[in-house]
Formats: sequence, C-alpha cells, structure tokens
Amino acid sequence: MLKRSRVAMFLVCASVAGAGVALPAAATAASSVTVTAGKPSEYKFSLSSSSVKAGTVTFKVTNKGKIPHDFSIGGKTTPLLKSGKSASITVTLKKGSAAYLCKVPGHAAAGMKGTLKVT
Ligand SMILES: [Cu+2]
Repeated sequence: MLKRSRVAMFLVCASVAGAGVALPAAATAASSVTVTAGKPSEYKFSLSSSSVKAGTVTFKVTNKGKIPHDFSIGGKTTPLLKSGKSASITVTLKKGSAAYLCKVPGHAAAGMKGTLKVT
C-alpha cells in the first residue's frame, strides 16, 4: 500500500515537471507591461516586454522624461503625464501585433512609437 502511494507521488511529480517544460515559450509573453516614457531619451518608450499574450493586458506607464507624454495602445490612451507621473491602462489585444505611440503632436514622428507582438 505504502509502495503504491509512492509510485502515485512519483507520477504526480513527473507530470508537474512535464508541464514545466512547456512553460518557457509562454513565459516570454506578459499580461502586464511596464512602460517608461522619456528614457533613455526624451522621445522614446522603453517596454518591459516586447511581446504579450492576447487578451487583457495592463500597461503601467511612467514618464521619466522632462516634458509631458502619454501612451496610447489598443484604442486607449493614458492621461497626459507630466514628468514623474504614472498611469495604468488596461486593454484587450488580439493576436498579431499592436501599435503604440505618444499622441502629443510630433512625438510619434520623433520616435515615440513602436509595435508590440501579441501571441
Ligand atoms: Cu511624448
């Protein structure tokens, strides 16, 4: 009896380990992304992940630049953020790609834009 339960334990462990093997591919896609505006240069965004999972995604945006910026993706835009301010937006993204940009006139053209991979 004792021996049998040990075998069962082993099987449970083995199946958990098996599931773990499939994780790395999914681990690269985030459902929450930290966005830094204005750094490393004023007209750039820096994202904590270059790909997200399709579905609900939250973007936590902080303006580390000197002038006001916002962040727009998936049909939603943060309020205009002054230097040092943060805001979060939650959007639903479909598989494919999602373009993001700063809507302050001239900023996207200066480099405040990019594309996020949605898997
Ligand atoms: Cu901007």
